Amino acid sequence: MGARVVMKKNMGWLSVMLWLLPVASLWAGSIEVVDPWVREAPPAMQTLSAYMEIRNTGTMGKTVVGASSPMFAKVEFHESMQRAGVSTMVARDSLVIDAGSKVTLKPGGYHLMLIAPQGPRPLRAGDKVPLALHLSDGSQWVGEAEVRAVKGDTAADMHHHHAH
Ligand SMILES: [Cu+2]
Repeated sequence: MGARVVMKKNMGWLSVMLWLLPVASLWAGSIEVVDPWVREAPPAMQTLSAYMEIRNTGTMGKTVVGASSPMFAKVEFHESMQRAGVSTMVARDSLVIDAGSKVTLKPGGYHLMLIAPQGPRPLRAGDKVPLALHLSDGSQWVGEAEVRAVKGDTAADMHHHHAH
């Protein structure tokens, strides 16, 4: 009886430590993510944009080679640009952040494209989206992005913004 209780306690600690492992690798990676957020979209939208500032506080350049979220089937790096007055998006394989510098993901520029929501209901302002950034050195940043409504967003705007 007593032994069983002790074992349960140990198992509890083990799962807590396993859960913390990916977070610990962030500190080794010298990557800081400031103010990650997801733009709220109409409920039927199959793609959402995530923005953030990624800082490299280390002395070596870092390359983000991928991103993922348990709440989306796929996450891609995109860059929005104007071509002959038309807004388009181009997929990027990676994002290089030089030592001591930062890259800002913001509307109209780089963004994370969250594709095919897997959740039971559409994301609304205030929801939290777990996100992971995968680096070429094998480390990763794991955190959460808050869903925010952007004043003035309409279904038509969003459709235009996300047109490939
Ligand atoms: Cu995009």
